[in-house]
This record gives sequence, C-alpha cells and structure tokens, in this order.
Amino acid sequence: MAKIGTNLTRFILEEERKYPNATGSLSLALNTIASACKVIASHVRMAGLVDILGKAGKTNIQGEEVQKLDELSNEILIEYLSDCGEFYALASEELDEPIFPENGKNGKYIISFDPLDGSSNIDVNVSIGTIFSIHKKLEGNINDFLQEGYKQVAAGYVIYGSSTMLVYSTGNGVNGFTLDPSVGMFLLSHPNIKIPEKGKIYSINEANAKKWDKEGLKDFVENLKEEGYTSRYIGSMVADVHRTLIKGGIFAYPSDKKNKNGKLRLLYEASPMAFLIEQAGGKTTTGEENILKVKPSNIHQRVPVFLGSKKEVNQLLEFLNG
Ligand code: AHM
Ligand code: MG
Repeated sequence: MAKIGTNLTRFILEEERKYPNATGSLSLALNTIASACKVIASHVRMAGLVDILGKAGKTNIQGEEVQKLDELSNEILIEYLSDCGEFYALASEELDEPIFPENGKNGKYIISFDPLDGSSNIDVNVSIGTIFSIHKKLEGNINDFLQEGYKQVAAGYVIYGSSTMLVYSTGNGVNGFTLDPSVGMFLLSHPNIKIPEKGKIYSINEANAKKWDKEGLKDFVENLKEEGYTSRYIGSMVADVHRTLIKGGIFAYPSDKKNKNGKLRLLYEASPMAFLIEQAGGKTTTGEENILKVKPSNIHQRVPVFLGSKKEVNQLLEFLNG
C-alpha cells in the first residue's frame, strides 16, 4: 500500500505501472482534474475577499470581472479538461449540451462533472465540492454519456472544506488526498478508505418528510431515531457523502410527491458517489435498483439516492419493500 504523504501525481503514476498496457491517458486526465480543482480551491478560499472587491468596483485586483464561483469553476474545468486532450467530450451541470473539444479528437474518455456542488452553501462559507465521473468514449456522440455507472473508469470528488481533499477511485479501492496549501500538492492522507459496516448518523432533508411519497421511508427514519441515531445534513452532497464515507450511516435524497425522481442528477452526482461508496464496501440504491445499474436516458436526468453503510441501506430496503 502507498505510504501516507505520497504525492497524488506519484500515486497516480504508481497505479498506472500496475497495468503494463496503460498509455498514460487516464493518469494525465486525473492529474488535469487535480490541477483544475487546485485553482478552484484557491478561488473558493478567496470567496469573501473577492466579494468585497467586487462590491467596490465590480472588478478584482487583476482588473478582471468578478464572476460567480459556480460559473468560474465551470469555466476553469472546461478550459483544463478541453486543453488536456484526453477527453473526447465534456458534460457539465452548468451546460445544456455536452462540449466536444477541438483538442480532444483523439481522447479516449468522456467526463461528466458538477463544477461546484452545494450552491446554497457557496455564499455562507459552508463546505462545497466538485464531482466528476469518467467513462470510455464509445461511438463518439452524445449517447456515450448514457452508459451505466458500473462502467465508470474513474470517479471522484474534491471537497472544499476545513481542508481541501480529493477522493477518487479507478475501480481499485478509494483513496483520499489532502491539499497541503504550503506546497500546493495533494498528499495521500486517507489510503484505501472503507466505509464502516454500520454508522450512527442519518443524513436527509427531513423538512421534506411531509412530501415523501413512500410511507416506508418515514417509518425507517423514525426507527433510526428509536435506535439512537443522530442527524447531520449539510445540504452539500459532497460534504454529506464524504462524512458518510468516513463515518458510515446513510445519506438520502429521496423522491417525493412533487419530484418523482428526487433532486440529484444521475450522471455527475448520484453515479460517481455510488461508485465511490461501493468501491469502499458500502451499498447504494434508488429504492428500486442499484444506482450503478441505472441506464441513463438523458444527460441531466435525476434519480432518487440512498447510499451508505450496508447495514442501514439493507434496513431501508426492508422498510421500503416490507
Ligand atoms: P446544486 O447542484 O444546485 O448545488 O444542488 C445539489 C445539492 C446537493 O449538494 C445537496 O445534496 C442537495 O442539493 C440539497 O438539496 P436541498 O436543499 O433540497 O436539501
Ligand atoms: Mg450539484
């Protein structure tokens, strides 16, 4: 196992060496994501300051126009991912249609991402994140994005929290790297993450309970309370899933009477997080099937999400189906 403190770039290269036929494409792709997210992290850290400067003159100290952080993050990712040449196509939460970058004509991969998830938390200094999901390029058209989650080549997120962390998997376990701001490097801090078999926390927006369309879900949550569970809900999927990955328990964004498919998007929220949770030994479901088995029908499709420790997800399924 790699040593704590190993630099992400070296870790990615060492992983690549385990596959004699690897061309280095995926390594470059992952390093590009890490670089883009370091730039996003530096902007997130400046958020309050930029706002002060923005109010004063609508331009920052470099004379550039002040942008909203989610738009800026989207532009940074598009620029880095388009330029690197490894991605044939890009789909973003912030774009109606995918982009097919000029430089990516020989790219072997496609990527879906949510550039800055947790929009309601951006302006109030609460953790937010970037989520990404990588598949192989197949036919070279929009249908390539409609592959099931279990076919992901890699998935991960970056959380801009009390520290900045990158957590990713290429289907060979889950590893977490913390950004050391003094040297600008992601260093291995959480090797081979395994989600606990059982946790003590449930994470769901309970304010929606009256709208939930499944009686079994209400009973499940009431039962968790009886069993002594506590509740944590940040409202940034990256932060809520990160906590669930480390501490166990369950995270949910269910369907309700108004939103028949819930809120979270399959391609760049549910599916990459499900990949990580399952790689860490946890379980995921829409309530009806494994999230990773859902065949997408469109790029921005939503899906109900339940994920976490095996014990709680199995218990949920008993309540939903019982
Ligand atoms: P966003 O992509 O606009 O930020 O929305 C997704 C976010 C998730 O991070 C989070 O799990 C969810 O919305 C919170 O929604 P709600 O405020 O309805 O609980
Ligand atoms: Mg989002």
